[in-house]
Amino acid sequence: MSDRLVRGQVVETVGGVYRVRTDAGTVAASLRGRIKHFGKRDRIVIGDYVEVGGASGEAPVIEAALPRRTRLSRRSSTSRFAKVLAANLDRLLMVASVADPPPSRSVIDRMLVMGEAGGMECGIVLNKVELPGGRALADALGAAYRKAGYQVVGTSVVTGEGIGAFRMLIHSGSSVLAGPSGVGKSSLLNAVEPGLALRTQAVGRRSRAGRHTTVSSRLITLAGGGEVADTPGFSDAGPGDVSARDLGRCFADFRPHLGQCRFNDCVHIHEPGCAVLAAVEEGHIGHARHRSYQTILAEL
Ligand SMILES: Nc1nc2c(ncn2[C@@H]2O[C@H](COP(=O)(O)OP(=O)(O)O)[C@@H](O)[C@H]2O)c(=O)[nH]1
Ligand SMILES: [Mg+2]
Ligand SMILES: [Zn+2]
Repeated sequence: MSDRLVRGQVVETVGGVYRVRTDAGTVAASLRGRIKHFGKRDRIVIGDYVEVGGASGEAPVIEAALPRRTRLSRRSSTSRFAKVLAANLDRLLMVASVADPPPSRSVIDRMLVMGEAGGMECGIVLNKVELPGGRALADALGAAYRKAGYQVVGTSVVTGEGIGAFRMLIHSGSSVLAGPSGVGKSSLLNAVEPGLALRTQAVGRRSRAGRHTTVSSRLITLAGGGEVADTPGFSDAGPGDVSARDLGRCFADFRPHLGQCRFNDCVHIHEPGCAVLAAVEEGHIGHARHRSYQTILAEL
């Protein structure tokens, strides 16, 4: 490697090693100390565009990180601060199952906020539609979320229904699958690309020797095109990195009504002249969506 800086994208992080994909191939780089201290809360993550240098003969070093277009961050219930997990992903697909486990609207809404707050396009995958009553539930939920402005795909890994539509989504741009454990995220990816070895949900598992095994994050290139982020840490997902002020903007169905409330600092809970509340009353915004908004707002 020459003294010149080479631009690339981080495709894997494990311990202090960053695999960076450049035009000249993928290199394993470390971080300059001062970038390392760039902040605990703002590390370099998969999807980040970076500049890699290193005098000839020396190991590649990440010298700089470029601004992010989108970010996937989570805020755990135990920390005040959001932690960035991945950068520059195009889309967040919220995966829920119609049964086993049953869908939770508040969990779906929370994940959508996470995607919206990070600037990603959001979609919803309702899996296991072949289960008894599944189709009707998927239709009802699908209608509610399509009305809210989100793309919804009903799928079954068992019958293959909707897998073509899911494939189209996942093969374009970069995605992350969010959603509770057991809804079928791994199964869906395996239906699209058999043998894809995604890491399990477990974070900080201990090896037999009793030490923490190193947890990696990867941006996986799919054989059929597109990329999918494989990153641990959704289990205690909070609403991501969003302020109370910005929360309304993270609800696609609120957006057309924002800026029309009587008070500039309206938080859309019980203020007179609130355009969002009026839209709920008139049926343009679902009551369940507004309840989720209130719940998340109370947590912020
Ligand atoms: N009935 C049914 N079961 C499914 C479907 N997709 C996945 N499963 C099952 O749901 C369970 C959890 O799937 P998994 O892919 O591990 O979920 P993940 O935790 O979200 O990655 C497994 O037993 C799968 O076989 C589906 O479309 N229909
Ligand atoms: Mg899984
Ligand atoms: Zn309002």
